[in-house]
Amino acid sequence: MGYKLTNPSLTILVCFAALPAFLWAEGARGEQPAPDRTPLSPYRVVRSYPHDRQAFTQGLVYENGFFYEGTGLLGRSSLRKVDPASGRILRQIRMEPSSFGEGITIFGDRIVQLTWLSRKGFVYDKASFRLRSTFAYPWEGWGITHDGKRLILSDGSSVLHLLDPADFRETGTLGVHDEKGPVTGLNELEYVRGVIYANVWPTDRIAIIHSRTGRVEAWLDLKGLLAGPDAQGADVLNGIAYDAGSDRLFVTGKLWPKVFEIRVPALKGTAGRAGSGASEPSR
Ligand SMILES: [Ca+2]
Repeated sequence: MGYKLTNPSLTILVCFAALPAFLWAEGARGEQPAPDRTPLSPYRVVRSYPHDRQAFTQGLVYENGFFYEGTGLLGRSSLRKVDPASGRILRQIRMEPSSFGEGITIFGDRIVQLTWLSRKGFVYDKASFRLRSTFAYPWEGWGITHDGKRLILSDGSSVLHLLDPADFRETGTLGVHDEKGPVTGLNELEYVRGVIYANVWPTDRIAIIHSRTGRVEAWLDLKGLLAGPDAQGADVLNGIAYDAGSDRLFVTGKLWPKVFEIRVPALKGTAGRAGSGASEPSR
């Protein structure tokens, strides 16, 4: 609301091919329909915001006018609260040099931050960033989000772990797949209107995942979003945040100089329909 545009010319309509039609294969023996292909979602760039080029973004969240960001790399890992308009860091703690920071999520008055290989999570007070507790988990830690009831954690595989936010015990899993099979490399996460957005390492793609079935309902291909001099020295797309109050979606990447606000239409007839929550799969 009222943020300064860093580059008004970025209000570009970037519409990729609309949802592909259902494809039919003509097999030698007759008319077997091909498995339906996962559609490519259109998107539109709304505006961009400054982002710290030194931030190896591993987790991004938006809440009440601020970004909260977890960064990685040994010796450079941090948790920070950032002013979107200026990119200024308002609050920051640096993790111990042996910790490689990964995804973060805000659950109530707590911020949860994962580490990559230490199998140790950190719980901070949201307001003060004071460390409240730590917890252990038996996987690599990549991304984390929540659906209001369960924490949802990725470990780089195709399986998302569902955890009880009270004690961090696993209560279930969600296998993520598209028509070709399991989708591996699930990284930073964000729960958005009943679906789970997931960066897929090391690509420029985001999987939009049905939160009950694990089926990828649509792909978001953000190749070319960061271009020209901005792309020099930048690493992969990683970092998704959602402003539920204003229905705004933000994406960035590791060592990117910008955060982009993008508009993605809600999926029709799926869990991604605005306000519908999880529902039956679309096929
Ligand atoms: Ca996120």
